[in-house]
Amino acid sequence: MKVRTRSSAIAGAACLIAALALTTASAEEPAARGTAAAQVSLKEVATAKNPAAGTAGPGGDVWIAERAGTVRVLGDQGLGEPVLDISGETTTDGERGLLGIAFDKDFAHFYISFTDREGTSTVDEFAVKDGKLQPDTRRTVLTQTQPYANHNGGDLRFGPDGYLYIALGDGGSGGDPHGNGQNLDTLLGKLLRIDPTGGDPYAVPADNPFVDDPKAKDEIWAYGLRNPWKFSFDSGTGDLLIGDVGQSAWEEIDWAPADSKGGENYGWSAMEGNHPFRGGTEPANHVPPIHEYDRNGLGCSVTGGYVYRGEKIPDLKGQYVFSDYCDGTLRSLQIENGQVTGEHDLGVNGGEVVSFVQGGNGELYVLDLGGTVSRIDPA
Ligand SMILES: [Ca+2]
Repeated sequence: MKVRTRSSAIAGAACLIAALALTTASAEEPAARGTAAAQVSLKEVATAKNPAAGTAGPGGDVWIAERAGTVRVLGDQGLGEPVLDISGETTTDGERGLLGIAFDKDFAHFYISFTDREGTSTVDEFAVKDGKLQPDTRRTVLTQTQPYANHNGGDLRFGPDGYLYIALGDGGSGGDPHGNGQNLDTLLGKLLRIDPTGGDPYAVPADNPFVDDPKAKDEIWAYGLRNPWKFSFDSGTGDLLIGDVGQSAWEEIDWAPADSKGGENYGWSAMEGNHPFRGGTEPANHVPPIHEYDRNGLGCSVTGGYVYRGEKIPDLKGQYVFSDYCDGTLRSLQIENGQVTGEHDLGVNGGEVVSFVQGGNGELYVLDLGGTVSRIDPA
């Protein structure tokens, strides 16, 4: 684990302030439940080779995707031998690699999201039988060419509605040179929503927001994203949360309620966070982030996480846990009706945090690109 002196100092100060606040609260009135930071620790449970994504698998097991192209299952003794190896089909230059894995609701199909050897974003499907991938059933569901090696997004997961959501970055370079974020005629810079088994190679749900707009791609669910680096649905409420990496100034967390009809415009590249980007004008339909932070601290690239719905850490229940690749400090947000009502430094550092994984039991794991797979435990 890296030593981060400034981070430790900040964490120490936060603890002190929290302690003072608690003392004051207990002297005058009972502290509101959940207003103090939950006490957590990180338990190392495995070492992987550049873990980049993960998901809960059959039987509640945690499946981990390694960036170079292997998928392994977490057991009591760490990670097992690869259950899938596509390392000959991808590269890890730039921000490329195996970037996302997901199961559908009944664990009948498994999906991988990776950049192929030409850098094209690719989503492939495998049938799953008795908890095992069926290699013969592999097929490509969706592809998207990428003009640059960075900003591939690549996360994917099923929503509570049973559809597959896929995050794609703006195509890369810097400053969105092709204007993809606000262009509804490209899948780049978007969150997509498809029905992978409803057609060949997939179907578009009839209630997607732009199906009646001939100038917009039917697959688009939400737009104005730069590099959506991990999104999730709150397993308690169904709300959507997206970590969107900023250009050079503002990292952000975006949100939509479970009953959203889609079509949210998260602003990029007219906006970076709440701020007009390079003279951009705020779109009338801009949905601002529920949370943003600047780069004056140690953060430089947000990593979206999950709303904690596990059992082991009662004080963390209902809070959104996220981090930053450069900072590594785990943080949590209290969110009520789409408004952040509290932010906490959880006082632990996950290293080069590239992803969180929600296990089948709701407990959360942290993936350090350097190799450590940790579980968030009570302190
Ligand atoms: Ca935004």
